[in-house]
Order: sequence, then C-alpha cells, then structure tokens
Amino acid sequence: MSTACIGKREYFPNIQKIQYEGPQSKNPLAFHHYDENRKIRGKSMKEHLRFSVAYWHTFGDTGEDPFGNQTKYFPWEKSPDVMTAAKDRLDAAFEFMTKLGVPFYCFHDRDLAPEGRDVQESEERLEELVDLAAEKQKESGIHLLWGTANLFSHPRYMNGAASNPDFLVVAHAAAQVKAALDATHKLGGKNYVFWGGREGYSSLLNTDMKRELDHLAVFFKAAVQYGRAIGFDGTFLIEPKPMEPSKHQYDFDTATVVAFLRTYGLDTDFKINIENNHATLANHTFAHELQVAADADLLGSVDANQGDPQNGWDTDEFLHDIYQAIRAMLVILPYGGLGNGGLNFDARTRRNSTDLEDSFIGHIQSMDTFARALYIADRILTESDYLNLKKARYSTFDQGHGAEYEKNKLSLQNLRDIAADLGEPALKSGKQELYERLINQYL
Ligand code: XUL
Ligand code: CO
Repeated sequence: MSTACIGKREYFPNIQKIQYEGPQSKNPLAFHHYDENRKIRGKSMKEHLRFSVAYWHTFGDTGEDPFGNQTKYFPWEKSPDVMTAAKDRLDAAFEFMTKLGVPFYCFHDRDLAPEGRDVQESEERLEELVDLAAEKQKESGIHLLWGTANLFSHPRYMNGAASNPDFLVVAHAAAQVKAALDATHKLGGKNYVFWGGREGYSSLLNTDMKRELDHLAVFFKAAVQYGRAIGFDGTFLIEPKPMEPSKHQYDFDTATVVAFLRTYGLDTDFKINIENNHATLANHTFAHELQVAADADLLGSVDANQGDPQNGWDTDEFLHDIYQAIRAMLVILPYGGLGNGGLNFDARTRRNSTDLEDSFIGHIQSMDTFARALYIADRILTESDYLNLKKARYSTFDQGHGAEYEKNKLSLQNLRDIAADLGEPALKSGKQELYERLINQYL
C-alpha cells in the first residue's frame, strides 16, 4: 500500500503497486513491457511516454449509454452530498494513480467539482477541490498534464459555448474557462485544452458559420491573454474531432485546426492535442493526424485511445492495437517527442467491464502497448533502412534540376523542356510491402 493512502479509506484494497515483471510474466496486474526506468535514446520510458490518467472516464464513467442505465457503482460515488462525493473521488483517483505509477492526470473543471447554483458557487467549489488536489499532488509526486472546462454538458451550451449565437452563453463559457485556467495554473498544469464538442452546428440553415468562427477566435485570444496575465506559461491545445455531439465541429481534424490557428494568428500560443478515436471518425489514421501536426510544428499532446473501425461513434477504447501504436511512435520519435505534452488515456473500460480491477487492466495493457511500440519504433528507426529508403525516394530532388525546382528556380516552360529532353521516366516501385514487412520484422 502506498504512503499516500495510509490512514485513509482504501478504494482498491486488492490491488498493490503495479510492478514491472517482464515479457514472460502472465500476471495481468503487472507491466510486461513498461519498465519506467528503461532508457531509450538516453531518456527513460517514463520521460518518453508521459502517461496520464483521464479523470472523467476512470473515475466518472458509470457505464450509462443511450440505451441503458448505469452498470458501474463506484465506492467513491456513494455519498448523497455532492461535495463529499467529489472529495472521495479525489482520494480514489490519487490512490489509483499512485498504484498504477503514472506521472500525470487530466481533468475537466466539472470532473473535479460539481457545478454550483451560480458562477460564484461553481468557482468556490472548484477552488476548494483544487486546494485538496494540490496537497494530493505534493504527497504523491503526480503532476497535472492539462486542465480543461466542460463546455458541452450543461443545457446552456446546447447551441454551442464560445460559438453560441447568444452572447450571455459565451460570457458563461468564459467564466468557466477563467476558473479552469486559474485551477490549471495553481496546480502547475503543463497545458490547457479546448475540445469543442458543441462548437459547431446542427444545421447550416440557422448558422452564420463565419461569425461563429470569428467569435471562437476572439474567445481563444481572451483566454490566452488571461492565462499569460496570471503567469500560465504552458501550451494551449485544441483537440480536433469532426462530429459528435455536434453534427459538424469547427475543430474537424488537424489540418482544419492548423488552418484556423494560422488564419487567426493563434499558432504561437496553441498546439494540437490529437486523439486517435477522433482521427478514426474523421476518416484518418492516428499516424496521419500526428504527421500533419508534426509537419506544421504544432504537435502538442495525445489523447491515447482507439476507436472501432466498424462503427461511427467515439468508443474511447484503451489502445491495444500494437500496429497503430508503432506507427504513432514512428512519427513522435523523429519529431523529438511530445515535449510538455503526454499520452493521456482518454479511454474507458467497456460498459460490461464492471470489476474495479478492469480499469487497472485497461491502463496497464495500453501502457505496455505504447512501451513496446516505443522500443520497436526506435529499432526500426535506428537499425533498419526505413529512413534511408524513404529519403531515397526523393533523391532526384537532391541535386540538379530537382534541387533547382525545390528552390523555386524553374518555370513551367523550363519544366516542359526538361520533360521533352529527358523523355519518359522509368517506373519506380513505391515498395509499400517492403515497408510493411519492416514493421513485422521488428515486432
Ligand atoms: C471527447 C473528448 C474530450 C476531450 C476533453 O470526445 O475527447 O474528453 O478530451 O474535453
Ligand atoms: Co479527448
């Protein structure tokens, strides 16, 4: 039992601190690949992967879905007094995270403290929980990866939050963001996230899209200005998602968000938080979204989960597909890592996974999947021909006319003359199967 729980109620009495037991272990409550101190490229696995627990799913998801009631009854939700329940949830969260051995966590304002009757009461409730969370962080050594405001659950946000056509709703959203920024800053959060669940539209017939996007940008600017004024020097992140709950969200995918940030001059303070399941919903792969962000030099953080390729909604499963994880690491490692970002498990156990230990198993298996992917990707990048093969495909641009072209020195007429002089190019294989084989070879 961890020192953090001594003298307090224990919520997971049957779980001890999770240990690394190596790939031969058959213990589902032990790490088989995540050896936090193992060094890769001079950095420990813990420093590379920067795992984070998502407060809302792990301590708040009770298994309800549109067709059925609650299936999970957490011992920390028992008190009829909402503030007592919030404090119990905090105790359970820090016991869970300490036993799991993760360095970070993330929350929405309303995960930490329930909304009050008005702005003032909501602020006071959050402040009370933030003070308790600060003590817990100190005791456990666990840090805040990011905070955010829930601008999508309350009925007032049904037509949007920052992009709502009613100014008073926008002001309420701003009040929430102000308090959530105060909380994030007080807890030493490395980032602040905006996910625009309701920032979008249901019907274009009643929507002035240009005006709503302009309002969204004004809102982000006000948030940056306030954040910098209180001394928050972390990164602001936008988390793209194409739909759900809105029919169409303004932060549709990474390319859309890059264009938005550049259009409104927000790309100096903002980066992007990429979620795999959101990539799936946008008909992209995880690696595609990561690569678009990396190429724009705006890769900030990752919501590490996976979706279901056969259905069209956000299933938020714990990532267990090793191929997707390796392909992600093949982008993240050459980018130089996630900096102040991390891999946040925006994931939940299934509705019918009702044992308390299931949540540990979900996190452990996903941590193992990423750890394995990290060392496999590192071997592919350092031991195989992968990078050279890719570079060689573009070697005709390294000298001669190709190099001049890259420098913008050839006109369309010049290009026409070169084509006419040199004749038909030889067919060169893209060798996709060879690249695919490389991954299997290092598995
Ligand atoms: C919703 C989602 C959110 C954000 C934070 O799909 O991913 O939980 O990560 O608001
Ligand atoms: Co997310």
